[in-house]
Amino acid sequence: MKNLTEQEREKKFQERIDRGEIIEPKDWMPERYRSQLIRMMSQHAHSEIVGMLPEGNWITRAPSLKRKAVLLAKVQDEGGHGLYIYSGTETLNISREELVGEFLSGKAKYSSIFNYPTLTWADIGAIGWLVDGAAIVNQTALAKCSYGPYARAMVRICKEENFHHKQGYEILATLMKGTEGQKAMAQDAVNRWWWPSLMMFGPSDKDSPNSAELMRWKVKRFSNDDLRQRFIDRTVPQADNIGIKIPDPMLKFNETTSHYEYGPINWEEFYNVIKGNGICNRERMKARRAAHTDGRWVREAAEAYAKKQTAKGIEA
Ligand code: BYC
Repeated sequence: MKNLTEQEREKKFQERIDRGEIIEPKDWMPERYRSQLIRMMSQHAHSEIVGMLPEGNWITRAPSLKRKAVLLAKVQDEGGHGLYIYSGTETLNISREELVGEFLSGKAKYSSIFNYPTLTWADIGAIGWLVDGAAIVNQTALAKCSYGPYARAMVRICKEENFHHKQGYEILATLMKGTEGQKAMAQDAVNRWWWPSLMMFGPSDKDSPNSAELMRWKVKRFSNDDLRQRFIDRTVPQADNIGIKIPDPMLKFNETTSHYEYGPINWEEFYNVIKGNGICNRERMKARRAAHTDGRWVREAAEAYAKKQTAKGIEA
């Protein structure tokens, strides 16, 4: 690659992608490929970390010891996913401090979905079933993306997300076998989480500025609309199984295409949320900034300990 022009390198890079080769951190890559991956992977990592907040809200109020233990484990898993993806992003030659700094300053985005409040216990079921369900559809595709560290992180994360998805569905299935009040609570949670879950996949293909480039580089293997459709097709029968109604009067199965047709998504709401004006945006950022400030002593102590260990190693 030494004597090649930038254009020739990019051509060779694209040929590698087209042959289905996996790009590893030390391989040559276009600057734009690197920056697009940093944008997308860091947004993903921040989402996992912010995603701990709405569910964390219910740990002290879970209805039984078993539910509390399961929720605690799930929230801990999300934190682990965040750290795992941050490590993957660091292979692109950016430090953890920079990544977290961009998030806390508001420069980097996180998923729109976590700006909605968790009002009842049923919301924990709806998040597991719908939000983790949507994440699995998106991340199963990312497990086949062209960047090795991201793809490998997704394999492990998807295994855990499958467990999260099942626990959420089981919470709703249990409520749907309960009293009229419990059934109404489950339905209300799904009414509030359904549309924001569809927005997780990003804008429609025609309005997605990053998709064409990311698909050419096989970072994205399917378009936003294709993944959204896949999620709807697999989720509607699950709702039917437990007697939950999907809050979309236009939803209907098309026998010819074998897909569900669905009503219009409120994109105005989506753009409003990603601009920072959702119900919980300010609360979420305030909580993360406070956690960063309050956690300073832990970072400092860990650094001091690491330095001491290194010094000991050198002495020995
Ligand atoms: N929210 O050109 P587009 C989890 C932005 S956490 C906010 O289509 P792209 C879990 C987009 O960034 C899992 N912003 O973008 C955790 C772009 O703006 P910029 C989270 C969004 O990148 C805890 C603009 O809109 N999953 O599962 O081609 C508990 C135009 O969009 C959103 C991931 O992060 C959104 N929903 O595609 C429970 C998956 N959608 O950056 C569960 C990884 C779009 O140009 N990310 N935007 O200013 C992806 O797959 C892709 O980045 C997206 C967007 C499909 C989200």
